[in-house]
Amino acid sequence: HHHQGRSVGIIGAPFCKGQPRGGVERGPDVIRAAGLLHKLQEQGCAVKDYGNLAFEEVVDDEPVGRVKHVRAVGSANHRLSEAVQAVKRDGHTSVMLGGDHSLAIGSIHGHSAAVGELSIIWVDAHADINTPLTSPTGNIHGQSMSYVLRELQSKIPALPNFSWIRPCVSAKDLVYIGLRDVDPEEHYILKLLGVKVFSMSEVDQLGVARVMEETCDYLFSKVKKPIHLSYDIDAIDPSVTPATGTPVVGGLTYREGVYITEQVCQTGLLSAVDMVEVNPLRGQTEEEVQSTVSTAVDLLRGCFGRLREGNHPSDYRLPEP
Ligand code: B3U
Ligand code: MN
Ligand code: MN
Repeated sequence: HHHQGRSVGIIGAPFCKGQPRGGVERGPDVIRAAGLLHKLQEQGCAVKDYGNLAFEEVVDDEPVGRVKHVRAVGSANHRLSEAVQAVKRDGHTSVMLGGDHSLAIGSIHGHSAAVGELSIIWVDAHADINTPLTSPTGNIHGQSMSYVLRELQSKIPALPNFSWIRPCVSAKDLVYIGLRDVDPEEHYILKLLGVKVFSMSEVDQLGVARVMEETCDYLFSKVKKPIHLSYDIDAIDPSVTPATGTPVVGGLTYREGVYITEQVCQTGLLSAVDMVEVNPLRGQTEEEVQSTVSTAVDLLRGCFGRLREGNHPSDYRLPEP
C-alpha cells in the first residue's frame, strides 16, 4: 500500500512560557530549517504551512498560587486552538511544532472542537498531568493533561485566560508511552483514573512492538476515534535528543521512537500531531542540536508514511530502454 494523498497542515507555535528556559520558542523555525516541508513533500504529502502564530504580550502576568505565566499560557493556547480548528476544517492532518508542551492544551482542545472525541497517545518522559495544585514547579508544561481530562475537572481552580477551555478527553482514551520521571501526585492521579501507561519499564519488558500492539488494541477495542499524537522530544534518550529543557536518562532509542510513529501512521487514524520541547539553546554543541532536530523531523516523517524499508510512488513505472 502507499501513502499518497496525505495532506498536512503545519502550525508553528513559538512559545516558551509553559516552562522557564528560553530557546524552545525557536523549535518551529529550526525544525523547518532542517527541511521538514521538503521531506514530507518528497514522500508524497501535500503540505500547507500556516506559518508561525503570533502570541500577544501579556503584562503583569503574576503567578497564580504557584502557577507561572498563567495568562500568557491561556491566551497562547486559545490562539492555537483556533488555528488547529482551522487546519482541521481545511481537511489536513494538523502538525503543531512547539514550543513547550503546555501547547498541547490548545492543540488537543482545537482538535477535539473540530472532530469530536479523540484518542490521545502521549509520548514523553513525563506525564504532564499535575493539576495547578499538585505541580511542584508551577510550570504549566507539566500540567497540560489535567486541563483537558474530564475526570480531573473538579480539581482544577478557575485561572485567568483559561475559561475558554472545555475538558474534552476521557481518561480511558489516553495512553502514555516512555514515562520515567513521574511525580508522586501524578502517579496517584494515573492510578486513580486507571490511565493506560507504558512506562520505560513496560517498553523494556514487552518491547516496543508489543507496546504498540497493546496500545492499538486498547484504544480501538470499541470505536475508532481520530488519534492525537503528542510527542515530547524528551521521550527519546538524551544521547540522541539532548537539546531539550528537561532531559531524562534511560529513554527510547531512535529506533523505538520512530517505530511508534510508523505504527501510529499504520492505523490510518492519525489526525493531529504535536512535536514539542525541541530547544536549540539547550544543545552543548551544534551536533547535539542537529541530532535533536533531525530526530524530530524523522519522527514526523514516520507519522506521514515514511517506511525504513523504502518507499516509492504508487504510479512509479520502470523506465523503458
Ligand atoms: N513533573 C514536573 C517536571 C516536568 C514535567 N514536564 C517536564 N518537567 N518537562 C513538573 O514540573 O510538573
Ligand atoms: Mn511533555
Ligand atoms: Mn517531557
